[in-house]
Amino acid sequence: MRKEVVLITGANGEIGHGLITHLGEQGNFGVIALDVQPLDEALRPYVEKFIQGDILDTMLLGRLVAEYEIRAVYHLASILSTKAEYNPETAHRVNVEGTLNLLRLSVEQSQWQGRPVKFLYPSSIAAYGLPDLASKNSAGKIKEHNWLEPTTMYGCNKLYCEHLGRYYTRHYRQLAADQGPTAIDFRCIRFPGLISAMTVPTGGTSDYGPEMLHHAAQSLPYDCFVRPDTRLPFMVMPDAIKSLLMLEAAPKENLKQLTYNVTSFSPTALEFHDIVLKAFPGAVIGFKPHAARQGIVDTWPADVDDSAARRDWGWQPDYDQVRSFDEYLIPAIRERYAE
Ligand code: AKB
Repeated sequence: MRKEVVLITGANGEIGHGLITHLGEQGNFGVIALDVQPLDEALRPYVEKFIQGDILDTMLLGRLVAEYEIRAVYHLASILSTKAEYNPETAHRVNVEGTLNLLRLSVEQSQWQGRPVKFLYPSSIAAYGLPDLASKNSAGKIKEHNWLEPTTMYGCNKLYCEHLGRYYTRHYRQLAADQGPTAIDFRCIRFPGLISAMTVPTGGTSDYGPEMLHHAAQSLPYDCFVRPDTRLPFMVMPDAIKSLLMLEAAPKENLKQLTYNVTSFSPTALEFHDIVLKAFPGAVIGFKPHAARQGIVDTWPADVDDSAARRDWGWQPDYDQVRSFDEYLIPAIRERYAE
């Protein structure tokens, strides 16, 4: 008998850390973790097996299919927005072809199991693209189907993979004579900028928020790469993990769409700076906008409408702006760097 497990790609990343710790502590399913980098030692106790490898390695994925009964895939691996602009074709390979490989793996799994495999996919506010600052400032809370003209390779990849998930869930091999039952149960969350007390993101463009905080906590000077008036939606990692688990657990008949916005608070970079400075009064934080990265952030929404997630699966963040900083980020980051 093959063992029933959940597969997490990009295990070593920011969301991977939080998710693996949570699923490992719950202990309901074995966790198979996959990442191109060696797994953080702190995560080892929570995983049944770690495989160091590439989501582009189809032989490796084939071996996984043979060995395990995968009931859900959390496909977290991707190259983020800033890094993707330095090598867009590589980003496309990892973000799109990698996702396609995981979707195919899930189809094969579901055929073995005779039931759909759940496919949890973190998309991003990068899937949106507002044409100019005036539009951004007047758009208000953006709904899932509006302003979908991303300007980054990462945003294009995320939006296209949302479409792939819809295709594999609703239309896969629609002309085949032997169409089986639906193979994949694709569920997608468009995340805002995420902030964790435990890890610092790499390669993103919403990174100025977490970078500011982590630098200040370590008494390192920091130059913020966007203007003080720049506004983006953010959420802390415990809420990101909560939203993924809630969406995974939601009864399928309640889900009226495949892709959902979630968010918590939307500070300007200056408001972020003020909160960080209050917590770490000695911090040296300046503003040195980087024109190209600023340009990317200016196309992302200042706020998103997550009412569909609230309606369909009861989404609500536990941490608003005040709680995020006072009860999670500042105490946990202080403790982390005091060690
Ligand atoms: C990035 O900045 O690329 C990510 C994202 C908003 O998806 N953090």
